[in-house]
Amino acid sequence: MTAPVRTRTSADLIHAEEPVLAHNYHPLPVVVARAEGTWVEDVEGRRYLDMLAGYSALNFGHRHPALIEAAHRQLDRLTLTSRAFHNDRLAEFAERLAELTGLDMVLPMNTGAEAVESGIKVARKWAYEVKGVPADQATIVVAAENFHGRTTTIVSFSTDETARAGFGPFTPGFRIVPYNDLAALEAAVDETTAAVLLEPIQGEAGVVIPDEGYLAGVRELTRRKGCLFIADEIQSGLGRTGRTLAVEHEGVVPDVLLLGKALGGGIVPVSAVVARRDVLGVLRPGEHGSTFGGNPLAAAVGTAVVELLETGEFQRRAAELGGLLRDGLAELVGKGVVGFRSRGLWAGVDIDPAIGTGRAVSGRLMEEGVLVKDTHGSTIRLAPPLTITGEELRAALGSLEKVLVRRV
Ligand code: IF1
Repeated sequence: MTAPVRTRTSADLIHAEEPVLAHNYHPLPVVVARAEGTWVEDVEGRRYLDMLAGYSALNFGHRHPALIEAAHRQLDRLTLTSRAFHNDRLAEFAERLAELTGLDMVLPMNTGAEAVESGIKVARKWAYEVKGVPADQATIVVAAENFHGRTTTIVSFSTDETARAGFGPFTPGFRIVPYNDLAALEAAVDETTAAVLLEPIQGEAGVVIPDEGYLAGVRELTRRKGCLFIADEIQSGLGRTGRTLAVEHEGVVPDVLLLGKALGGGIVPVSAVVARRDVLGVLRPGEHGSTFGGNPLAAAVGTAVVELLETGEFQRRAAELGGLLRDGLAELVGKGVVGFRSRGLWAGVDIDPAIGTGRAVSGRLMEEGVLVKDTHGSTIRLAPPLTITGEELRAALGSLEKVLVRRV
């Protein structure tokens, strides 16, 4: 890849952002200019292994040829109609996505948070119209340490003070129980409960994997108590854990599935609520929507993403290389890693705080040519594109070992 001719250096661009860009992030000091596959390149032409992949929005790598081709083809035909009219791409996207997930209907949206918000609205409406919960009394049970996005309603049920402080007043109707605790869930679900909303694996919490049987227990409990099981697979889904959906590891089919991130192939924002007919069937014209939801460009890219997943190739790669990742991390326990959790090509790695914070380790890894992101404290997450090769993965693990041994 040839570095583009630019007048401003990385340092210039970082400096230029300061007075004009809201400070809602604290990015690592790297300015990405180009990318392909598992690799990104900064303004000066330095290359880095991308071990974050847009927090699982780049499962198919940067600019996957089949996805870029689908986008280019659609860009030359039609990009947006609004849903005031039909477009010739949406039916196939909805059909293929419903078939891939084993559910009946699709509500196309754009960002993950929109899919979560839409899932909440639909679950509440289902509670009133199908379950018979009295008006405005519906409750939704969520897990502590959840991350479902950053809208006002979503942070209303967050347990992360940083996400909540200064943004009240908050939306009522949510109950919070400890994750991975079926007894607590049993006690919280009652006749007002519309749904239980959970991440099958908690991403932002540090890739927290529940005990075997937890998801099956949630499925049994919600079915027995007559409420919906909403699985937020916006980060865990679409091949990341070695299966199309993380819930498949326990053979669970939720009532409502929330998808996003990689559904847009790392090109356009594409999210969706996929659910049983009796759930999404509660929506009638004019009751919910979005200007860009289901637009032809998003649908064309989304269909190309589903086609990639239908091959099973990416799920297989995540499962196989997940073993290499797990074994490589196990080698580092006691050598700066105090613990880790991994499933497929997704890991939360707890670094010995004596070596440094997750942010400090991320900075040292960046200097070694590897990009990761810390979550909380001294935990870093690893979520490379599912296109990563064994050689690239071993190189990334080697860089981590080097950083830990040399201490930051
Ligand atoms: C950022 C975190 C990860 C998600 C789940 C819904 C959403 C997300 C399970 C909302 C989004 C993103 C947001 C992004 C960083 C990233 C993230 F650090 F914020 F928490 F992955 F862990 N459900 N997660 O993980 O989707 O509206 O963002 O499209 O910088 O805020 P979105």
